[in-house]
Amino acid sequence: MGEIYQNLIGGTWRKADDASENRSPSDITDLIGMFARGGAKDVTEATDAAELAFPAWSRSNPQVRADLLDRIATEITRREAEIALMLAREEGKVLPEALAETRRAAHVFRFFAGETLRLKGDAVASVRPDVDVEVTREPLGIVGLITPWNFPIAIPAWKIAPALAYGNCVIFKPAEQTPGSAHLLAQIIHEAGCPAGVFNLVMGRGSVVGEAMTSDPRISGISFTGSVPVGRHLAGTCAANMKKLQMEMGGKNPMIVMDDADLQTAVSVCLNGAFYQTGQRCTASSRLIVQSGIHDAFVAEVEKQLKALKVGHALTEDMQIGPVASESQLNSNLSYVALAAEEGCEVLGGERLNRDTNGFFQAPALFLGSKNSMRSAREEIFGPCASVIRVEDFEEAVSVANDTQFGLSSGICTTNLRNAREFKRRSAAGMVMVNLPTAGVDYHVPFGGRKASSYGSREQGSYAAEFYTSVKTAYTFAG
Ligand code: UN1
Repeated sequence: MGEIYQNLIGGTWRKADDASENRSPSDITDLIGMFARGGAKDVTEATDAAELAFPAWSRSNPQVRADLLDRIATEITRREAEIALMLAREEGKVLPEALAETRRAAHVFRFFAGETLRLKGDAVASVRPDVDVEVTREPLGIVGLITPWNFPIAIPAWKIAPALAYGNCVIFKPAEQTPGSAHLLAQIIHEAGCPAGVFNLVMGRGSVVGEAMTSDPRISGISFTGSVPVGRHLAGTCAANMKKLQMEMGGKNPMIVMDDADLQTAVSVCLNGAFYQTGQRCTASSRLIVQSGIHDAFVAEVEKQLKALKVGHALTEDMQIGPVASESQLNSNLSYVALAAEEGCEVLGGERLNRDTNGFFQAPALFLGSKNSMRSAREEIFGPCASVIRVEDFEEAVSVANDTQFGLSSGICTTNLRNAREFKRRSAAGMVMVNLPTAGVDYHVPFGGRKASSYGSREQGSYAAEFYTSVKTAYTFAG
């Protein structure tokens, strides 16, 4: 059975009682490795180690933390080809997408290296004589970070980097489906000289490792990216245990195409937003809301370009769309394709595809003639599927766009400034894009949504300090 990739607890690599297989969704005969599957006792040991490390780390010189994050960024860049290969192999996104994600992770670490020196406080006049008031930010404490399989290195980076930058200790639980990229990142953090116990990797099941994290009173906060049902459960347990919580969950992101849009821009924005990375992004454009004047020309052009997209093994050169990440995700996608047809849509594509290797390949799907009331237009599918909803005018487009339980990202393709300006104001989403895909964001500005998409304060950029620090107000009487 070869080597088992181990957990990192208190600065040493440790065996767990169990292990799980990591196989490529492009080819299930490709066994990437066996990875430790930790239990509640591993979380307890990691938390013991973090507790020991916290006093010194939380008071460390910011230059020490800046240098550490900078070394991590440099090492990610040096090993980017190896990381991207692992990522593409285990998650199934095509190599150029995996490389772009790896580079994003390096940028995130470099950005937060600088943030260690930019954390600010306030000095405020007191209403009492001879009293000074200072407002400062201190590390939150030990944080539990739970990440999904669809961005196996970028999402860990944008949680771990701010956590370490602001002086917290970390227990990191990556998705069980993509432990390989997480393990490489843990090696890099360890070898860059992160003090023992400051960063701990505990791989394993969410229902075991995640659950143990939410119940240990020594863990002050949980940052989670994943599904709405898991998020809802976490919100309950974290509230009961008085933990600070930050969550990013699903989306059913609208992309409006107005009659006045540039057709080629609209088509490429929609193809990218809906189907790249196999549609497995919480920011994917899954509802294309198209005004009637441009509708038929838009659909004809999307259909033509969709058919030309190459779907197959993630490691094949020039491949554009990789496999769906798992068999269960593929089966769920296929059931939504069948549902859309039952609900009365004309379905283009969406079938399972056979390729030379035994993987989970699916043709991108368009659900034409969709209505926003259909389940296929309301529930997040998390695959290469998009509903096309015809609307008559701007007002109808905005009301359909906002009529969803989610509110992560939204977009509009238009050449009319007034439409663009109005939509930016009226969109009930955390992120709004004009003539750009709903997915694919910058790494130095806040990321997050509204309604069922997000909970707690924003991730990324300097806004990340809101979650990873705790505010202290100090009063001094000098009289
Ligand atoms: C992006 O669109 O660039 O899980 C990032 C997700 C999001 C990240 C999307 N949390 O898809």
